[in-house]
Amino acid sequence: GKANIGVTGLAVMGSNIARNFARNGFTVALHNRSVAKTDALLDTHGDEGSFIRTESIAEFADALATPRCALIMVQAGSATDSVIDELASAFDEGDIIIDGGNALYTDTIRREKEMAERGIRFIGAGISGGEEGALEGPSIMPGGPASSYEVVGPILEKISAHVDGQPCCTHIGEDGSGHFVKMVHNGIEYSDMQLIGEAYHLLREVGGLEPAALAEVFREWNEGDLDSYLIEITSQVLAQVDERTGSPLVDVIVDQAGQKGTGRWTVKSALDLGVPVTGIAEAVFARALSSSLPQREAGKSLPSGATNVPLDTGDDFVEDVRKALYASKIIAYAQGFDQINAAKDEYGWDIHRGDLATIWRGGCIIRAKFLNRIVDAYEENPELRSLVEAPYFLSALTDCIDSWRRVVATAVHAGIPAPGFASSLAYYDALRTSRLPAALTQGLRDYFGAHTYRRTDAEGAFHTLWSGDRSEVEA
Ligand code: NBP
Repeated sequence: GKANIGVTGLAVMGSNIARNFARNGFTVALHNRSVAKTDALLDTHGDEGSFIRTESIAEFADALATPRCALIMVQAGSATDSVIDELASAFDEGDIIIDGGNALYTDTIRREKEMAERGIRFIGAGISGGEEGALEGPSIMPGGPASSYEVVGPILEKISAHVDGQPCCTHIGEDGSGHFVKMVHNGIEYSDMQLIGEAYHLLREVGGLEPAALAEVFREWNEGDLDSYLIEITSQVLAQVDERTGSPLVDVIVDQAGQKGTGRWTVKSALDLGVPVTGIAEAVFARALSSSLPQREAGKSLPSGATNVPLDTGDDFVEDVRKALYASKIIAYAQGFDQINAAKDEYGWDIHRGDLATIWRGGCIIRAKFLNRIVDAYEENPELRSLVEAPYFLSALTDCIDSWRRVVATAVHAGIPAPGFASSLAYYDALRTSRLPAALTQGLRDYFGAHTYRRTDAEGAFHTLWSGDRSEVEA
């Protein structure tokens, strides 16, 4: 028989997804640029289900039942373009190509258009969950025409993670929307990790807790509101003892964070859309700062300065930090969902924010109990202006605010950088503030550039004749 689905690109992700399809009863056609990877997969896992080995794209196309349906799992960028082109040449009208790589959403918009012109149905699917998710059930965010989703949706839903019986896969919207929300998912992941890092840093440096004790703190946190994959693995990483030195592993790892680009893409897009995603931006910059070696070297002898303010390091400090982390996390998600909403308007995507929270509950890196709260919030009010106005989040922020302020103040007084905690608190305070200094900014812009301003008490645009008699004219 022919294959239900094909996978081309059999590195870590592609192999595991191919096995996932096979374990779920689908016949899977396998292809990789170099045949060695295909054979390695068949050697080690060929008995897990029904696979068809192919060596060329022509053989691959021939092995697939029609309409053909192939998932590409190769390096994002030009490699993906060349594989798409090869597949499209071997495929017929109505066949479906799914790009499961980490494509930039603007590339996906372009590719979907190009493929539509050639009669090929193209789906850009964000896939999260790393290696393990790919095998056991990832979170899948497919974008493209709804009619194409009808064909492949059931297959993708079957191999995705499930939470409370619901698949962590749903049609996101048109063309690049799937890769867009995957990008923001990754941005949120950056922010989650930064906040966890700040909590760790404060509890260690100010709270005096050692990694083993901190592992226990995070393990306990994982039983409450913060229950999530990242908190769980934080506990495990902190508990890990280095084999060579006997020190905590975290103490022998070089403190320079890497990045592959999706966090940066999220911030670039947010800048273009004019959406303040300060939580994600601080996280991206914090990684960049950690790797800014000449500057760190140059700054080593900067004085910390002294304050006479007593530090908040009492028994309640751990709980204060937990609340600061939770509140900052709420802000980061509120900002990320705002960005998705802005993109929905900009690109005309029919995205339902509640659906995203639903499919991020399992399979992916940011999976968390917390996402159920977001699902509830959008279920109650799909048109929320910000997550912070949903009753649950409003009450959570109310509960956290005092601790949050104490922790940020403590960080400042102790000289511990906590840009995630501090910037999300600044965002929170900006939202609360009835009169922002943006009024002065507008005055300055009008002074040097005649950019005009609006008045609080009249319609229209106004300009003050700054270099004349300083009277006001209507612009
Ligand atoms: P890689 O991103 O490392 O890509 C390796 C695969 O790309 C190999 O199969 C390789 O074939 C193939 N390839 C390359 Br490189 N250039 C090619 C070309 N010009 N033509 C055909 N094939 C080409 O693999 P990965 O880590 O499994 O990730 C696959 C995709 O999934 C990426 O887009 C990645 O960003 C995304 N993703 C990864 C993760 C993760 O946790 N790693 C999570 C979510 C998404 P070869 O064997 O012949 O060299």
